[in-house]
Amino acid sequence: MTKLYDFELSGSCYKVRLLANILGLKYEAVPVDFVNKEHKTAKYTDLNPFGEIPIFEDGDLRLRDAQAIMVYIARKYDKDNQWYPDTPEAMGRVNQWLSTGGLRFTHKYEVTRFVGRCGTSRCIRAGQESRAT
Ligand SMILES: N[C@@H](CCC(=O)N[C@@H](CS)C(=O)NCC(=O)O)C(=O)O
Repeated sequence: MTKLYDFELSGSCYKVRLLANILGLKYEAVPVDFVNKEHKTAKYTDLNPFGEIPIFEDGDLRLRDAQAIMVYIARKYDKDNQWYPDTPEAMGRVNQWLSTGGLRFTHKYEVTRFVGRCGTSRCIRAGQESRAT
């Protein structure tokens, strides 16, 4: 069984969904009630001690980082090996953008998505709640 523990407005979950969908990977999306901090409950910290999503399961494998999940999906499910080619040069270039996306952009895009999809006050409330933990 392939599962993605997912929150629609999460940029980290979005990029995993995007690659999975491009590659035609079928998975069960498990919605996480992020706004009410379901990802901080024992059910989820047992799956990811960092209390973050996305979490991805494929059979016995569990991964808890969007970049790692995308590398895995690309290597396992991209039959043409276009998304994570195995030359040193390509791997270096892909990894630098995975790191850039993971470290620099994720949270800024998340705020933009929250504001656009939920409105400013809900975005600010969610931000304040996440800082309070
Ligand atoms: N290193 C992780 C970070 C993922 C991450 O920051 N996820 C956010 C949602 S987009 C989260 O779960 N944050 C926990 C929180 O704010 O309580 C990754 O890239 O997958």
